[in-house]
Amino acid sequence: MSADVYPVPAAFAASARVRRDDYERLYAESLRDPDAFWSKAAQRLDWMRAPTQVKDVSYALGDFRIRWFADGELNASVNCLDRHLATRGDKVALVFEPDSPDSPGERITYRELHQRVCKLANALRSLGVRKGDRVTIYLPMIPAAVVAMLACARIGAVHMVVFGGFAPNSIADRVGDCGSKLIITADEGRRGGKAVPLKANVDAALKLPGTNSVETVLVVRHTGGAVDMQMPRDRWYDAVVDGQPAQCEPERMNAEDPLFILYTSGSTGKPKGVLHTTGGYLLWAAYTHELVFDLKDDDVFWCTADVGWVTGHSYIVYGPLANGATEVLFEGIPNFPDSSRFWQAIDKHAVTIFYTAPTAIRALMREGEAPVKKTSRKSLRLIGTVGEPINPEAWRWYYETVGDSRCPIVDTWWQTETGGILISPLPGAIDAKPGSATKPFFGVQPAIVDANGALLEGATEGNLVLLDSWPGQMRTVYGDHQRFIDTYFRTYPGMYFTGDGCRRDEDGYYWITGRVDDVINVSGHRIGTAEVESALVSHHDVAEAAVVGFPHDIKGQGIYAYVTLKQGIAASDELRKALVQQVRSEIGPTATPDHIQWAPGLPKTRSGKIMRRILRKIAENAPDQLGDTSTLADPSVVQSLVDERKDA
Ligand code: 6R9
Repeated sequence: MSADVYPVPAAFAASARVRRDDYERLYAESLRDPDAFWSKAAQRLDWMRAPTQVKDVSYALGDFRIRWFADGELNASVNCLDRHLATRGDKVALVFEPDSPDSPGERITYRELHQRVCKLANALRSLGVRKGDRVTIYLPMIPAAVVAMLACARIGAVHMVVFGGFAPNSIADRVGDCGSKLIITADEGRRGGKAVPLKANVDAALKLPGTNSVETVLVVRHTGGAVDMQMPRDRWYDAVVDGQPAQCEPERMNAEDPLFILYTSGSTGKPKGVLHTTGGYLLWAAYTHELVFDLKDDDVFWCTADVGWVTGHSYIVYGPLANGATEVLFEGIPNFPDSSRFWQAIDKHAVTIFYTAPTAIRALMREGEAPVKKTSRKSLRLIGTVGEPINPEAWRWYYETVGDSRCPIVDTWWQTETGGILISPLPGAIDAKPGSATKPFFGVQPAIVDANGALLEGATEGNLVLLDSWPGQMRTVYGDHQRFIDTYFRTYPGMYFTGDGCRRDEDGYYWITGRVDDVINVSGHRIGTAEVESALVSHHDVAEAAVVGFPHDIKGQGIYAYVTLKQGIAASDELRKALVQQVRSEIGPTATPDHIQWAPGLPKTRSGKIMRRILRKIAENAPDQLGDTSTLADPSVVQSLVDERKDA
């Protein structure tokens, strides 16, 4: 073994749900007989009709299908709420921690959450929402967001959550693509003391073409800020929900009926509507949540993600609630009112399991130890990360300074497409190595292939693929099944291609090295280079744009844009600002370019393809590593870009 190994702490291992020997045995069982393994695991859910079929999968292009538990019936909201009422009705489900630590929070029991969900579900039905209809949710991180998702699940409506940081254009694209009938939003959000104009963004989105499907906008009164209510389209949430009965008959859903759509960026074109179904997804979220986080009944779990991302879906809503856990729901940001906020909230709510992103850890690390050390954090027993590779330095700081060298770290690798965690330590069973997501979860078969798809053995590096299905796998790209197959199953026939590069060491540990496609991972958020380029080119002064990622100390990757202006347009700082604003208003603040470099020309092959490899090296400020430029149509372009970069 390499030297840098952090063994499972003995005290942790002693009471862990999965111990060292169990892992090897269960993993082997899960591959040997998937039907037996998963039919047993599926018993953790409450089925209205227990499945007799388990795995039904073929990745063969001519005979493609992914189905799990195909004759089972269940309802996700019943699994997250009703079945806990007899045993845990008075247990706190959600501990709401508002943006300002001085605002009153909330502690919502399973019984109370059940009532809120039923009332909204009834209200949605009264507004004509039926099984299979799409409902857009554009809300801050407040209890209503969780209630809205579960209310959709209860009546079989397919929720599509849009992250509150997205701009009107992004809302409109998504609403239009999935044909939402109804939108649930709030007057405003609040983040770091600032108001976010959610309702105004929805109004602007609904003025854009392609959004005619929307009949109703439900508005939660959250900050009390002024909004423009457009009758009869817009309805106050309270007004339609208040008189509703607190019981609501749940829809019987087939295991393969859609539960939600969530858009995510790919390497080409518009974001894809990743579709997850009910049975396999819910099982995956719940099972991985319990085992990866070693969940016990008295834990207080806190995942700091936003429900607008898949991490919020699986590890704020479906996993923890299906497991009957108590969890924190946080509206704010890590550095408001100051950079001790996470650690203070951990003490305030006696959080035992904490799950956050490497970018947050790096930003807080920069503030030094003091904001951490003035808190106790003695309740913590396990900490985790997700969203991007964590550099060993940040890992060690998290382990030593936040976890007091006492709490195991779970570095969890997964994707919107995978529904839940696929590669991660099980904290009582697998020794950690800083920067490695370690080993596959049960049923998961990672492999590494070269560019031609040949499987590489032993310690090696290449592209990460998955050889077989797992219950939580996405089932389709909404409205474009062919795109689903082409994106994930055509590059390496017979395998699911993750889009990530990966190394495997001599101990069989996996080390994700980052995206190998044209996706940039900014603070754990996926941004397609094509989307940023099209936002830039939509400005009337821009002729052409090429966008690449570059290493960024806090964000992991930053966005670097090369922009060619139209003939006769002069470069200026003002124009640079206008272009940044253009991207922010077309996509949202997460896609803000860090650098815009004026490019008289872009390096292209003779067939006109932009050579991003070269642009990446220039952005990294590594002009000595440009590699072969002989295939360029005009190699002199490169030198001028390199010279400009030096001046920037
Ligand atoms: C859950 C989530 C997925 C992409 C994925 C990879 C990167 C996520 C990671 C990680 C290294 C980890 N990623 N977790 N890279 N180590 N522990 O983040 O989903 O937003 O779809 O992003 O994020 O590149 O392919 P999503």
